[in-house]
Amino acid sequence: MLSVMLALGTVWANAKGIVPGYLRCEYKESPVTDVAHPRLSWELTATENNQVQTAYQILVASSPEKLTENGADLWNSGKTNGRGTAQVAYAGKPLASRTVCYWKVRSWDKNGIPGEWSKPSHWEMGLLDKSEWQGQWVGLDLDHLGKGKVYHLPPAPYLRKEVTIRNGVKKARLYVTALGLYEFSINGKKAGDAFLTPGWTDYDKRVYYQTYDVTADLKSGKNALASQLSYGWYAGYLGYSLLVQNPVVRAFYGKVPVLKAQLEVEYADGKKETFVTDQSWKASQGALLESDLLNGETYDARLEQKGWNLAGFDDAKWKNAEIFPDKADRKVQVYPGPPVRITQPLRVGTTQKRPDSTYIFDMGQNYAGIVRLHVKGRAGDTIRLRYGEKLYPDGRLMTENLRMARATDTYILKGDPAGETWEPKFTFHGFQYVEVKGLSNAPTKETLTGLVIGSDTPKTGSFETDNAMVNQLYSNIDWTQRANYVDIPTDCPQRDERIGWTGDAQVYVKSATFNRDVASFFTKWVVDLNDGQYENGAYPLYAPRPNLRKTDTFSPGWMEAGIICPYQIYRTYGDTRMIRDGWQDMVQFMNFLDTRSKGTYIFKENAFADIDPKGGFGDWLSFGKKTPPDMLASFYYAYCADLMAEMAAAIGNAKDEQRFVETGKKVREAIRGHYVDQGGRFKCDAQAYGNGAGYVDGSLGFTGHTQTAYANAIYMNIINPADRTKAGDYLTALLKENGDKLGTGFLGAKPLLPALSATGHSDLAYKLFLSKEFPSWGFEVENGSTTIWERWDSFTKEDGFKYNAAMNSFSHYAFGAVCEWMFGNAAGIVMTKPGFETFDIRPEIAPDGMGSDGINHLKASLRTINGTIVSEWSSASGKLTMKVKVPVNTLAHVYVPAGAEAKVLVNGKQLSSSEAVKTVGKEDSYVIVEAGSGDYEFAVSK
Ligand code: RAM
Repeated sequence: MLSVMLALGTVWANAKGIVPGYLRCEYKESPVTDVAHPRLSWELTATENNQVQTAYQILVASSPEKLTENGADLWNSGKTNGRGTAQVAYAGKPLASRTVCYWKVRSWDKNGIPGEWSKPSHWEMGLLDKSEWQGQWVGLDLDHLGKGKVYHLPPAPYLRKEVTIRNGVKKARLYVTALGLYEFSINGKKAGDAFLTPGWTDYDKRVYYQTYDVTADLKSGKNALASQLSYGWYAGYLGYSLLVQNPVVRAFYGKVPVLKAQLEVEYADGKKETFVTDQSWKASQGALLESDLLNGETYDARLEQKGWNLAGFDDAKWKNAEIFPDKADRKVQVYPGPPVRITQPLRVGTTQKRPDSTYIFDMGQNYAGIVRLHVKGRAGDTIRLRYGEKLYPDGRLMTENLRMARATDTYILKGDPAGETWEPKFTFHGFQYVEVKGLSNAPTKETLTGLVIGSDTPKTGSFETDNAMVNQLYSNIDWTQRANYVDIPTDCPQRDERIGWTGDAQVYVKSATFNRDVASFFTKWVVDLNDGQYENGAYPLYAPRPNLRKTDTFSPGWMEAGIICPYQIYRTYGDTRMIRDGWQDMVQFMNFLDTRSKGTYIFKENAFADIDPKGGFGDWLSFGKKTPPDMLASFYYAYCADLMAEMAAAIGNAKDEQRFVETGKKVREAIRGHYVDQGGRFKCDAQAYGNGAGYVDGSLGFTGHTQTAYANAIYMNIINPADRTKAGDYLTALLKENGDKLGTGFLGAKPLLPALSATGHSDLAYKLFLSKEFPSWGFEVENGSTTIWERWDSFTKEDGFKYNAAMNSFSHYAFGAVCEWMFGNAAGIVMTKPGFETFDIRPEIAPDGMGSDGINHLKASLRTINGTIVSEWSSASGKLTMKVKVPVNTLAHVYVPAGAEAKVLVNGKQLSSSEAVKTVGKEDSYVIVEAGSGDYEFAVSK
């Protein structure tokens, strides 16, 4: 009787079982998608430790009412055994365009008990076939109006159309895209909250569209559909083309921005109506006189056509919209990434009046975005806003590093006595300071508001310590990521560049995954990468790739982004679809490497002498003698082969797996035969490079024996395991020779600390990490940075900005790749199975005795696709406390730093007699504990 009651009690306590939440489809909550078999995911919570999902059931229905086991008309997966909670592809009836799919899921726990159904969620199918687009491309050619100025900046077109809607609208969807940038409104209300739509792609191959639910925005009777266009990436200035005097400097894809839109209305009586862009649309120009991503906007509020976007406006004077032809093979698809949005407002920190009567506003944070201006004055008063990341010591705005990007917004007042508020729509800047000219009154708190923009990638990571410098560094890393993940991963947000540099992206991608959920962001950009792949198989220097400079092609260390980025997305999110979709392209890249190596499986000195710069960019922005770029190219060759082998296995392609395992071996053998001497030192034939002319910093000379060589060789497993220790010793010796200072560039900085840690030199890794001396991460923080700099010497106390002032961004994430070590080593969160289904917590405790210059407490968290992991440690006078959170349905190996003599308690009890966790081994000075889901506290005393 008692046992029955107890058993019932347990069942009762667990009646809820494990409960799925955070339902997503294609990585998004309630998205519109055009993926035929969209992938679903959910996150589990449980009240009990050690919980796993043993089975799940998914229901999908065409209405909320049908979302029952018997009613689900689209899909009932039935009870499906398995642990998977992500990347579960819809496998029901074929889904037609426009279908709204309601879904829910439940999970069975380890005891075979089904939990409650999740709250319902939904996704919606977009227009699956291009032929469903009845709208035409419409626009207004104002190109001639931009001529004769310093920059060719024609005014932005305005488009409008009134439509009559009957009573009883049940559902209304607006589909919009543009070649260029658009903002669309219905009856004066902006559709959605995205910025810079529809995003940057190779517009000859594809363009994306957005879908808006506008059911609530329509009224019966006349409705105004209105759109403003801008030149954007399609027709505006791009990158450094003007700086390098490229024959084409703007309008890389087309001269005139055009719009395509379709409003589909469904009435309660079942009737449908569709309104599309066509010849009946009217076009004009208005207050937006200039509009360009790099150069900024000019808005003359006196030219506003009042009510142009409302019904009843008299557009008799407007022209008929012009129709522009389509390209037959241009795809029109749903935007797969997270929208670019205003993600945060910022209040002005301080304001300074300058001798020339301008004001400098300090926003307190370097960011990408715009400002909202609020002013009162006379009609015709002109406010000019210029943006900069830094001030000169005398307080002037520093704009040298913007190069040819004018980055200036101008607002001309209409003279509204109530004051007027304006913000640009189609541009953004990278800045911390704004210089405002033309204010007739002293500024107030309301004059400027900062608006941060960026791809709205959900925050997933946090990293806090008791060391203020480290906390600021982490903040700088995340801000730099936000400033540069703007539709594509850019190098910098301020100067005339802002392009998708592949090298920067590949060194940083893993770091990015610790801070934000970048799954859908890279789902988009990997398409851009594949679209940008050259005929010969090489991935480009930047994607998308307009022809910004004749000599731009590909470079080792950059082009490998085509392999490394999809691999990282696979590892972090368990995404094999991206691998499958891109497999042919990736294999083609590997074929390219094979062909280039002429069957030798190595790139010897001068193997890339035919590209510009010779050898490619190599260890870009390093100090001292150069690591031969060809040696690094060879390392990357082996590394890519490994990643390809692993990805081949993940998609069940045994043949390719074997091929790439072989390639990896052959490349390593060839490297050892050519670039390694008897004593295991890296070497090269420096003579072969002659005087180095044509190579990046070639005059400094070349040597294989560099920090970058060993760091990469250890990180990429280039050397024999037996020689690993030796490589670590060479690395530490090189650092020592250099006064324990790093000299690594873009390709060497990321693996540096991980390589030290991997070879038993965690203390030295910490020393470099915590250093505040030039060059170091801490030096930037010490010098007031709020973002990561492009160069270690972007600013020095001695020389100010002098060192290459023009090529000097203060918001460049490449060196922020130290983030990988912060999470992976200092906090010790190490994934061991894709998606963090299993992982290690193996923290490296900072050396003690450094007081406030060291780290005595660290807490990192990461919301993975399998739930949130926390790793926290505190160390004080011989005592160590570790707190770990293991999400439901995952398994962790916790490496507890405890010497042979140490006493370890877990949740207050002796580890050895714990029932909560299992001790499974020892390694170095760690005790390895296996832990299922739950919260654990380990206390270690000597
Ligand atoms: C610079 C970019 C980028 C780098 C290339 C090689 O112009 O800013 O960071 O990848 O050069």
